Amino acid sequence: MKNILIIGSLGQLGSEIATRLRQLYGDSHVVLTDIRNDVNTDLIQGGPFHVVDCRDGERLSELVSRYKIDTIYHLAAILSATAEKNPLKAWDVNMNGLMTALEIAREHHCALFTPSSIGAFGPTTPKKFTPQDTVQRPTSIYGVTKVAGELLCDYYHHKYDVDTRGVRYPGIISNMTPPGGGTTDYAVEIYYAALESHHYECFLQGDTYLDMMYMPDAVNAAIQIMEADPRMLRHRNAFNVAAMSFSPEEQAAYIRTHIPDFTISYRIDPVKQAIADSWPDSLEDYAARVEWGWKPSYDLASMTADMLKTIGQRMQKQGGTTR
Ligand code: NAD
Ligand code: AKB
Repeated sequence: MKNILIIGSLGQLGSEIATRLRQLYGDSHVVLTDIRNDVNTDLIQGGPFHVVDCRDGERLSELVSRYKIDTIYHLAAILSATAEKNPLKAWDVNMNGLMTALEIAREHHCALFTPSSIGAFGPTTPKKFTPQDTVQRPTSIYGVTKVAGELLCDYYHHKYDVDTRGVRYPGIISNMTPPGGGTTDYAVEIYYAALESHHYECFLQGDTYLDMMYMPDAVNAAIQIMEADPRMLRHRNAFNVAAMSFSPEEQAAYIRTHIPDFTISYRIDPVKQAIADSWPDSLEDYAARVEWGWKPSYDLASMTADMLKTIGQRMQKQGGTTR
């Protein structure tokens, strides 16, 4: 049985990866940490939980020894839009947090999962069907930390034989925990607004294409790559994983098949638009499919149906509010 530590466990991805890992391995085998403890009470009370800053190597190392941890999911980070407001903090949390996790993985012989992002690409990257191995010159500080993180994880594998693995996630869409300050957050907000007011004011232009993925597929990717046969992994870190690519206009059209009077308008946020314009329209994910069997289950139609159904049911239970 694995003993797993999750760093940054209460965020959009962490809360759902933690829930699935606890179902798979048992509550007491999945130790959660985050810098906050004011959300997701069920997770905090459902098994071991500790408030720890991801840069605090001493505390994390002590937890790894105490719980005999063999696998770490490092998910603490500052996302793209928030990072642009405070680049120094983003560098500090994203890079020193990752370096701390890598050093602990090296010292304690743990496997380490860390996600990169479509943010690791930039304006000179091929925009359509972006290849696995290609130009990476991002223009956001978030992207700079993601490329550096990919390289660091490869370095720790080559130099110290640390079992580092990771994927480049697209924008993740989910309904358990709100997204944490990214450029792709609009694609989640739109479903809540559609149910609450039948209208959404979008901060990106209607024709901006970005890669997206529904949370169940994102959770599967994280767990599947950590279970993969290491002999099959040629890339190890930062596998492109794709599921769907769409624009706000197209997403609105799919929502209209469920809520016919839904409307969308646009008030562009120039910082987020510039970030989105620098990212690919769609990724090619052949390496992940061949090396560890990646295959998504959801497309825009099935995700939209599930998001509206799940949030709608919650809204009915809560007497008209969705959150
Ligand atoms: P999030 O912002 O929702 O969650 C991050 C968590 O980290 C939060 O619970 C936060 O409290 C915690 N955290 C922040 N600073 C910390 C610190 N100093 N110490 C400890 N914990 C701290 O982010 P997420 O969407 O869950 O992203 C998880 C990872 O996946 C990140 O590396 C992110 O870059 C990557 N990713 C996310 C997406 C997406 O669309 N959500 C897409 C691509 C990549
Ligand atoms: C963000 O928009 O910052 C994230 C991501 C794609 O990395 N959702």
